[in-house]
Amino acid sequence: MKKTIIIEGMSCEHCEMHTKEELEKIDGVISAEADADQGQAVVEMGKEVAESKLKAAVEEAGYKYIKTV
Ligand SMILES: [Cu+2]
Repeated sequence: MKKTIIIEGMSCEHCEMHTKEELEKIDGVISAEADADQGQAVVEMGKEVAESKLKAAVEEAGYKYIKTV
């Protein structure tokens, strides 16, 4: 399943990479792609992942988690 996370604060490729790396550390996340221009990340998951874990990963990367849609 795929979920889109709305994120504030990413401004360049490095930001995208930080976010991608943190999201991909989560158990159950197969892959993640972050887009600074759109202010979002799309996460592909193999199982249900708690929203709190997505939020923690975004914050760990250094950006502001807004919501998962
Ligand atoms: Cu950046």
